[in-house]
Amino acid sequence: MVKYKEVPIYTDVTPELFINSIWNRREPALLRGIDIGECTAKWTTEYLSEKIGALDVKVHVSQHEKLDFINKNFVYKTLPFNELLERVSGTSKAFFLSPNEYYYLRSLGLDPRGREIADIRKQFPFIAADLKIPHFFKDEAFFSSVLRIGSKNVQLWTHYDVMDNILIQVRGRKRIALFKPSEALSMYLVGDKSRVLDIDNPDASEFPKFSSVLRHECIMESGDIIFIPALWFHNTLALDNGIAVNVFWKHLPEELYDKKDVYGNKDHIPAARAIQMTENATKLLETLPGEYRDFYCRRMIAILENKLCGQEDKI
Ligand SMILES: O=C(O)CCC(=O)C(=O)O
Repeated sequence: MVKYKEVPIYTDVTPELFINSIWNRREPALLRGIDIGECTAKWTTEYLSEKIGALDVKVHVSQHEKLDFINKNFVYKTLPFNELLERVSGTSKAFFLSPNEYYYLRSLGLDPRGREIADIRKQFPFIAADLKIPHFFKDEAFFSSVLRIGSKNVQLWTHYDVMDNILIQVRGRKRIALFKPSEALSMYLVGDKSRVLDIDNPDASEFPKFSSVLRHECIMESGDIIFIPALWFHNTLALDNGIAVNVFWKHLPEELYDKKDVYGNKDHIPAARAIQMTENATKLLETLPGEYRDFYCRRMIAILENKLCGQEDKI
C-alpha cells in the first residue's frame, strides 16, 4: 500500500522565513498567500490571446490523459498560441489526432535549435509583468522561468529535475504527488523519468517496490506556490484547464551544472560521469558468465551502499 503524507502549507512566507525554515529542510512545501501579481485575475483566455496573439508554440498533443515520455504516447505540434488557448478551452473544435485530444505546453526559448533557455520575460514580454516571481534566491541563481498550459486531466510523467523549483499555479487547480530522492530504487527509472505511469493504480507485478513508497501530496489552488527541492520526483495532474509558471534556481556551485542543459534536468557533471562509468562497468561485467556477473554486480552495489548511500549532508 502506498503511504501518503500531506505537503505542509505555509502562509504569508517572507524570503527570510523561506530560506531559514523551509528551503533548508529539503522537503516540498506549499506556500499560500504570497503576492504573485495580477496574473491570477488577468490571465484569461481572452486576455492572453490578445496579448500574445499568433506566436507559434510547440505543444505535446495526445489522445491519452497520462502523458508518457518513455513510450511517447504524444506528438509535438506547432500552432499559434491563441489557437492553443481556444482548443484547450473548447471554443475551437479543430484537432490534430482526434476530437478528444489533450494539450500540454512547456514553453521553450525562441531559438529554433532549442538552445535558448525558457524565460517568460523574453518569450512572453507582454504578460511577464503580470507575474511577480518571489525572490527567495539571489538573482545569479536564476536559471529559467517556464510557462505551462495544459488541458484538464493531463497528467505529467513522474520525473526529477536537478535544480530547486518554485512552481507557481496561476489558474486552475492541480494535484501534485512527490516522492523523496531516496525512493529512487522504487521508482523504476529510465534516466530522469519513472516507468510507473499510473501512480494511482500501479501494476504491482511489474512495479512491486513502488507500492511501499511514501507519497507526499497536495492540491494547488490558483495563486499557490509549491517548493520542489532538486531531485524530488514529481507527478502533476491538472484538475482544471490550467496555467502555471515554474522557476528553476541553481543552488550548487556553477561548475556542477551541465552548460548544455536547457531544461534543468541534465544530471550534475560528476553524477553524469559516474553514471556513464557505471554503464561502462555494466558492459565489462556482461562479458562474464551469468553467476559471476551476478556476483560482481552485487559487489559493486555493496561498494556504493557501504561508501555513499544514506549519507546526506545537512545544509
Ligand atoms: O505543473 C506542471 O504541469 C509540471 C511542473 C513540472 O514538472 C515542473 O515544474 O518541473
